[in-house]
Order: sequence, then structure tokens, then C-alpha cells
Amino acid sequence: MSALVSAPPPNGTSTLDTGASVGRTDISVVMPCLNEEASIGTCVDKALEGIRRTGLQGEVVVCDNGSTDRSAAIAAAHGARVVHQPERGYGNAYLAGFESARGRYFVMGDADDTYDFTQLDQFVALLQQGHEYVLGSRFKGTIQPGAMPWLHQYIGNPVLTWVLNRLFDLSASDAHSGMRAFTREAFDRMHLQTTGMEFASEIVINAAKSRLKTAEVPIDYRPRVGESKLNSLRDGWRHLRFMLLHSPNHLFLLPGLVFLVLGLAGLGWLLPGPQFIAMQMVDIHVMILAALMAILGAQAITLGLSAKAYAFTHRFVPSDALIERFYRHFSLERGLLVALDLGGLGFVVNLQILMTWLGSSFGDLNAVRPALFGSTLMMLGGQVAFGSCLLAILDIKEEARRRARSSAEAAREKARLAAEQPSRGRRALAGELS
Ligand SMILES: Nc1nc2c(ncn2[C@@H]2O[C@H](COP(=O)(O)OP(=O)(O)OP(=O)(O)O)[C@@H](O)[C@H]2O)c(=O)[nH]1
Ligand SMILES: [Mg+2]
Repeated sequence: MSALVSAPPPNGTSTLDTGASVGRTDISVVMPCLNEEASIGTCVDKALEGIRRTGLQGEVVVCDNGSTDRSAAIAAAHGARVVHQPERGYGNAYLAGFESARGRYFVMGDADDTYDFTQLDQFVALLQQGHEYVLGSRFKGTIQPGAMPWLHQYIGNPVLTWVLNRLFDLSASDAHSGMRAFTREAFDRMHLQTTGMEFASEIVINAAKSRLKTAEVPIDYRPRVGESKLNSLRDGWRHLRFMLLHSPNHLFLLPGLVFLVLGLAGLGWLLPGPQFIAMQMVDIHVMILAALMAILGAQAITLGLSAKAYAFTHRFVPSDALIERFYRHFSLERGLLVALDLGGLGFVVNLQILMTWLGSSFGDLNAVRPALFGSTLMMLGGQVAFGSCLLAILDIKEEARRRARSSAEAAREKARLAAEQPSRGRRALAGELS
């Protein structure tokens, strides 16, 4: 494979020259590159060697992310096709690289010589066997001395991998490995869109959500050549933030449910009077806390359902069983009815207190417990009413889609019946017209 070198365009992502584009392309090795002149040449050489080992045809695509050194020229001189992404960011660089890739198998990895691209034949072999996504695992392979800082090896990576596995019910051994492979079709199905380092998390999460057939390969991880672009704290937080924002179940619904149940239980427990735990009196202060917890819980649940509805209707997630089931039973009217019941009950409790007070000619009133209970129910009623309106708004588009789908299905069913039993079909039609 040969390459010609020309000057990068002033802006926009564009392909430079290539010698790798001629003929069939099976494998595209894509590398993001930001000032990696010390290692990029070796990486391209190793990737070409890796492709040769598979016996297939391939190309190496280096996505230059605004390097100010000679990275782009060196990559091209070693036989890579260089594309340019002026918008900084690990995810941005990869997205531009994949967009221009021509192969049916995509292999990705850093341009800093930490990953051994000659091992890519193991990834491709698994893809050829029918796997759709292959993760290179450094923790199952060999991490050479000095390759990974202590903080990353024993805290950052294991903790982030553990959180990711828990939140998304996965069993990845190295969620932030930079060397992976997938089929072109799998890439399309993942709908990747993040721009920074969290791109690595997005791939793992979306691969799972898209139900890709996955496998892991143990790989070697070597000390980096050149300066690291990673900022441990900023990039670690971006991973964590991304995971939480993509998991409304854990961010909202689970804590919301815990708060609501504990809050309601506390309210019910303290409604008749003070209680004792290990000879300690628990009284009105705890009841106030319980009331606030119940309100916070209901709020978090409404927000969680709204977040899920938003993600579903905007197609961030391919499917969501919980929200689909929820909307099968939910309607604005039902929501408002529940709100009316809750709020109404609270109102009646408070009305009774008022009547008693009036009955005693505005005498001494000691009804803090039932008043707190009643007011909390009224608040919850209001919350359910407003929450139902928001959930109905979020469903407007989806509801129209459902209606169109069911009328199309009804028309199909009618046509099928008419075709199957012309006489019965005609009778049914006649009945409908009459
Ligand atoms: N972080 C970062 N990397 C970029 C960017 N653009 C391209 N890259 C490339 O993305 C790859 C990953 O960056 P690294 O600095 O190696 O990040 P890392 O592998 O998490 O950290 P190290 O363990 O220090 O290698 C490298 O090939 C970079 O050159 C960018 O804007 N930010
Ligand atoms: Mg690296």
C-alpha cells in the first residue's frame, strides 16, 4: 500500500490521498491521532503487518485531530490514509475515521504504540466466526511495567469497569480498553455520538443495548511513547457522568423508589404517635424528614420516567421494556385520576382538622401529625398531576406513531379478511357501511 502526501485542508473532515483504496477492503484499522509523531509510524507498520497476517485486504485510516507536529505526514508516508477532524476530542476523531472507513471489519486503537496492532488477526478471526463486537482486554492479557499508572490500574479502571458492569448488567473485564473491533453493521447499529473520552464507555453500553454478540481477547499493553493526552480526573468524571446519564433506572428510579417507600413507611409509622427504637423516642422531627423523603422520592420517579420517555422517543435507546409497558397502561386522564385520589384524601384529612378546630371555636389545636400526613398526600397528588402532564407531553409523538401503526394494522387485517373470505368480507364491509 502506498500513499501520497498532500497538505491538510483548512477545515472540515476530508480524506487526503490514498493508495489503500484500490480494490476490495475487508479491514479498516482506524487510529485517532493528536501529536503522536514518535509512535504513529510504528503503529501504522504494525497495523499493516496485522492485516497481512489475516490474509485479507485492508487499510489503515489515521484520523488526525489537529496535530501540530509531523504525525499526519509520517502516517501517510507509512501507508495510512489520513483524514482530518479539526474538532478536538477522542470521540470526534474516531467518528470521522469510521465515517471514511471502507472495510467490513473495523479495528480501533490508540496511535501511541500502547497496543500491539499485529495482534489484530485474533480480533478479526472472532468477527469472522460470527461475533459482532470484540473487546481487547488488558486485564486478561499482560500489562507491562510502566504501561498503566498505579491510579488507573488499581483504582480508575477497575472502579469504572465495576460501575459500568453494575449499571448495565454487563461482565466486561476492561471497559476502557482502547483496542476493539466490530463489524460495519454493528457500528451502524450502535449509533455512537459522544465526542470525548467517554466514547469508550458509549461503545460498551451501546454494544450491550444493541444486543451485539460480543467476545473478549487478552491483549498486551505497553508503555506509551510520547505525551499522554489523558486527564485522569476530567476524563474519569466524563466516563462516570456519561454512565449515570444513560442509566435513569439507577440515577432516578431506584433512589426515588427507596425514598418514596421509606418516606411513606415513616409517615404511616409515626402517624398514630411517637415510637421507640432501643428506648429512644422517635417523633415529629423524623416524621417531617419522612414526609420530605416521600416527596423527593415521587419527584425522582417522575423525572426518571420522563428521562426514559425522552430517551425512548428520541431514539437514544433502541427499546425500553419498562417505558413501553408504562405507556401501555398510562394515560393523562388516569394520571390525573390518581392525583385527584391522593390529593383528595390529603384534602379530606386537612379539612377534618379544620372542622375540628372550628368546632372547638378556634381553641387549642394539636394535630401536627395528621396535618403533615394530609399535606404530604396533597403534595404527592400535585406532583402526580404535573408529572402526568409532562409524561403525556413527552408521549405526543409516540402516541401519534402508535395510532398510525394500529390503524395501518387494522386496515391490513380488514384486507386480509376480505381476501380470505370474500363473501364474509363483503358482509363485514356492508355492515360497516350501513
Ligand atoms: N485524549 C485525547 N486523545 C486524542 C484526541 N484526539 C486524538 N486523540 C488520540 O486518542 C488516543 C488516546 O489518547 P491517549 O492520550 O493515548 O489516552 P489514553 O490511552 O487513555 O491514555 P494513556 O494511557 O496515557 O495512553 C491517542 O492516539 C491520541 O493521540 C483528543 O482530543 N483527546
Ligand atoms: Mg493511549
